[in-house]
Amino acid sequence: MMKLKMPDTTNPQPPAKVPYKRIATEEAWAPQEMLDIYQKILNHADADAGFRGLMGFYMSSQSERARHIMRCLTDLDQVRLQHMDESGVDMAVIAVTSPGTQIMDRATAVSFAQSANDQLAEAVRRHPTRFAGMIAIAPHDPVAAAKEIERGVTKLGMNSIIINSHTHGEYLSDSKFWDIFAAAEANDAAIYLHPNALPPSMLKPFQECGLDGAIYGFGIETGMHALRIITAGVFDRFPKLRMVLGHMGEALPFWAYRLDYMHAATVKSQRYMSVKPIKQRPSDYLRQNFWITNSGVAWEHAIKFSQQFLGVDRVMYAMDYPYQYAPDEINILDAMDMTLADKTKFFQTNAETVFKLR
Ligand code: 1DF
Ligand code: MN
Repeated sequence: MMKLKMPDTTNPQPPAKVPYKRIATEEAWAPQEMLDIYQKILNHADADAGFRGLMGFYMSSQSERARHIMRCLTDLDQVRLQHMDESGVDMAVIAVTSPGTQIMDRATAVSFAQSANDQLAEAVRRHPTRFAGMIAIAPHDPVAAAKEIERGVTKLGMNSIIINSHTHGEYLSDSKFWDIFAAAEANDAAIYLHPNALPPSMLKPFQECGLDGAIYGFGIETGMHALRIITAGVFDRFPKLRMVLGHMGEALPFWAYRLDYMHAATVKSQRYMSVKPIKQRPSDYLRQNFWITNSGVAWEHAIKFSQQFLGVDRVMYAMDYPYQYAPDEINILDAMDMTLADKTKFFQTNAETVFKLR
C-alpha cells in the first residue's frame, strides 16, 4: 500500500489563475495601540509567562521571522495587499492577533475592543473587495461583549467574532460567559475560536520542550476548549450557534470516534459530577455547529478526511498570515485532486456563507 505523501513546499511558483476566488479566513492584525498595551503588560516582571513567551518574543526578537511578522501584523494596506497579490489571496478575513483583548484587564479590554473594531471597519472601507473583519470582544465582560457583537454586526457590518481561546485561564464552558453565545446566536455571527498562549496551569511541560506554541500546544488547548463548550451543553442551549475552528479543527475530526465512545461511557458511569448528559454525541455537534479551516495545514489528505467527516460545506481555506505566510501552499492546494465544485467551496463559497461576505 502506498504511504501518504507530505507536500513539497520548497519550490515557490507564482499563483495560477483559477476560476474561484481565494478567501483566506484566519488572517492576523496587530494595531499599534494593542502593541503599546502589550508593552506595558510585558514591562511588569510578573507578566503571564505564556504571553511573554509568545508576543514578548515576537515584539523583541531580532530574528528574521519575528521582524517579518511584526512588519506584516501592523499593516492593513500596502504590505498586506502586496503579499496577498503575490500569493494569490483575493480576500482576507482579518482579526486582531492572539491574545488580543484577552491578556488585558477588563476595562482596558472593553475599550480596546471598540477601538480595534472601529479601526478594522475603517480598513475594510478602504479595501472593501480585499478585506473583511471579525469583531473583537472582551470575554471577561460578557455584557459589554454582547453589546459589542451587536454593534459590530449592525453598525460595522462585520459578521463574525474572534475569541482567542481562554481568558486569563477561564473557559467559555462556564455559564457566566453565555451572554456572549446568546448575542452571537441572536446576531447570527459565527465565533472563530482561535488559539491563545497556554495558561499557567498548562504551560510547563509544553514550554520546557518548545511545544507550547503553534507547533502543538495551541491545538491541544483550543481543541480542549471546544470540547468543554460541547460537553457543557452549550449547543443544546444555543442550537443555532455557529463556531469556527482553525488548524484542521484543532484535530478534533480525527478524535471524533473516541470522543463519542468515551463521552457516552463517562456519562453512563457517572464518574464525574461535571459530565452531564447532552442531547447528542460530541461528533454530532462538530458536524452541526462547527466549520473548520485548514490554517497551517496545506495537506490534501487531512483536508479530504475532514471534508468526508464534516461535509464539503464545512471546510474552508485559511493561510494564518503572517505566521505561516508560505505562498507555495496555495499552489499545493490549487493542485488538490478534488472537483472544481468542491475546491470552489473550499476556497470561496463556504467562507462567503459563514462570514456573510456577499
Ligand atoms: C503563531 C501562530 C502566533 C498562530 C499566533 O498568534 C497565531 C505562532 C500570536 O506561530 O507563533 O495565531 N496560529 O494561529 O497558528
Ligand atoms: Mn492564527
